Amino acid sequence: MLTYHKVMSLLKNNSIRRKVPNQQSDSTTDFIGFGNLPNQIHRKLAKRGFELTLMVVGESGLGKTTLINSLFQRDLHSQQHLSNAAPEQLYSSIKIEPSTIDIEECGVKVRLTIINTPGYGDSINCTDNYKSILNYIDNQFELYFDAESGLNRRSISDNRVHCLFYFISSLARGLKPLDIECMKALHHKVNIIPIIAKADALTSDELIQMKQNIIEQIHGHHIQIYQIPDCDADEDEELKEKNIQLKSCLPFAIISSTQCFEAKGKQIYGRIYPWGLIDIEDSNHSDFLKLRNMLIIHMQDLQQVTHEFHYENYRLEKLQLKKYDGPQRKLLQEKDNELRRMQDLLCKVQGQLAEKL
Ligand SMILES: Nc1nc2c(ncn2[C@@H]2O[C@H](COP(=O)(O)OP(=O)(O)O)[C@@H](O)[C@H]2O)c(=O)[nH]1
Ligand SMILES: [Mg+2]
Repeated sequence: MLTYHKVMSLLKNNSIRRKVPNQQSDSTTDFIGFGNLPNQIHRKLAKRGFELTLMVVGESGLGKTTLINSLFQRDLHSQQHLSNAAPEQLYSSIKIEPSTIDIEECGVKVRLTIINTPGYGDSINCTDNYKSILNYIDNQFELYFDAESGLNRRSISDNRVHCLFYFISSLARGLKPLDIECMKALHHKVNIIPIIAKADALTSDELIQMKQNIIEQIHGHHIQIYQIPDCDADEDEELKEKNIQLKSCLPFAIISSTQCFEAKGKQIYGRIYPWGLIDIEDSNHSDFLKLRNMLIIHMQDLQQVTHEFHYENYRLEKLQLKKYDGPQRKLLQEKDNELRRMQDLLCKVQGQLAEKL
C-alpha cells in the first residue's frame, strides 16, 4: 500500500490522477470479467444471453449504491426503471427501486435488474421493512406463476429475485437482531449472500473475528444462506481453486468505491485515506473481486436454485399441495408433473413453429 505522503506527492506530480470513470464499455472490453469465464460457461452465456435480478438490502449509508456502481461500473441512478417491475413503496419508509443495466462484454449479453431498497432499517419499527421485501419477492413469483400457467410460455419475462446481497455493518460485532429477523424471513424465498460493508473499518484480526461471529450466528439461528456449489469434476484446476477460495471467504468483506485513479499506468478504483490508497480489487484488502467472480461464475446456479427451490416452494404452497400427505399428495403431484410436461411440450412446439415462420 502507498503511504499518505507518497500518495499526496504522486497526486501532485500527476503520477496518480483522479479519473472520470467510464460509464459504458464497448462489447469487447472486459472489466466485469466475462472474458475470464470458463469456456463451458462462456459458450452457454454467449449463446443465449442472460437475465439476472439482484436485490440489495441493508441500512442506509452502508455502501449499497457504491458497491453496485463499482461492481458494474454504472451509475445506478441514471438507469431506466422497468415497466413490469414497477417501483413500490408498500410500507412506511422503505422503497423498492428496480433499475436495469444492459451489459455486453466479450460476446456475452446480460440484462441485469438491480433492486435497491433505500430506507431499510431507518424507521422505528423495522419489521415492516422486510415485509415489503417479502411482498415484492412473492409478487414476482406470482407474476411468473400466472405467466407460466398461460398459453404463451415462450415469452415469459423472469423478474424473480435470483440473489440478495444483505449488507451487515462493520461497526457491529456480528448480526444485529434486525439482520437475523430479516434473513430468517427471507431465506426460503431468495438466495442470500451476506456482505460485511465498509470492511476498511476493521483490522485484520477484527475482520477474522467478525466473519467467525456471523457464521456462528447464521448456523445458530438456522439461517440458510446461498451455498456456493462445487465445480464440476471436469472443470479446470484454476477454476476449482478459485471456487474453494470463494467458499472459504463467506461472508464477503467489501471495500468499494467509484473513484478512479491512474497509478503506475494502471486504472485503479480505490479509496484514499490519511495513511494511503486502497485498491478495492486488491484481494489483500477486500473481497470485492471474489464477490464479482462469484456472481459471474454462479449466475446460472443462482437462477437454477431460484427456480427449482425457492419458486418451487412458492408454487407448492400456492397449489396447496403441501397440506396433503400420503397417496393423495402423490396423486396430485403426479398430475402436476404431467401438466408441467404438457406445458413444456407446448413451449417446445411453439418454439419450433416460430423457427419455421
Ligand atoms: N469507508 C468506506 N466508505 C464507503 C464504502 N463504500 C461506500 N462508502 C461511502 O459511504 C457513503 C454511503 O454510501 P452509499 O453507497 O450511498 O450507501 P447506501 O445508502 O447504502 O446506498 C458514501 O460516502 C460512500 O462513499 C467503503 O467500502 N468504505
Ligand atoms: Mg443508496
